[in-house]
Amino acid sequence: MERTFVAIKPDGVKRNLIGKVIKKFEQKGYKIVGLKMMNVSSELASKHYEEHEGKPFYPALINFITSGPIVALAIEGVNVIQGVRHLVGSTQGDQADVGSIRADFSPFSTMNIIHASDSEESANRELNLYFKDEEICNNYKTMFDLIYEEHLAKLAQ
Ligand code: FUP
Repeated sequence: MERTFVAIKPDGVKRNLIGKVIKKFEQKGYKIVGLKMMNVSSELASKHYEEHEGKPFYPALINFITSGPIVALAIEGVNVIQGVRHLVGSTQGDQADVGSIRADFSPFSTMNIIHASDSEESANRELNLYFKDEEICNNYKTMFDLIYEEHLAKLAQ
């Protein structure tokens, strides 16, 4: 099953939005297989955002992501990478689709509540940066798994 990496950024944590954000993923039917609150070191931040090094917003981005705790999530599901990006909305909160997390909660681009991997390659890279193998718990079934068992088995063929 596909997996993606999500981070609720320091603005989301400080605005008490952790529960609201996680609820969106749970109610969609995705499975939370990793979850932890943590501080992001400058070293981790620069690895995470290495593709943006040198861009005008880079220093503000690194300052922001290291300014308070984040909640790191590993999420599993059918086409979860694309599906989560859709729920998250586009980078600029003021242009994100109505109903998306960024549209609902942020008018900004740097302080935009949440990060989600944009491809399979980024998802693998970011999951490895933030989670150790033993921190991933997928040895349980959600109600979604049980209800859609047959359908999910067909999708996996
Ligand atoms: P996204 O994949 O939507 O998180 O966006 P990007 O990977 O393009 O950018 C990563 C982060 O850099 C964004 F979440 C916020 C920040 N950023 C800005 O602050 N200004 C910009 O113009 C673009 C990105």
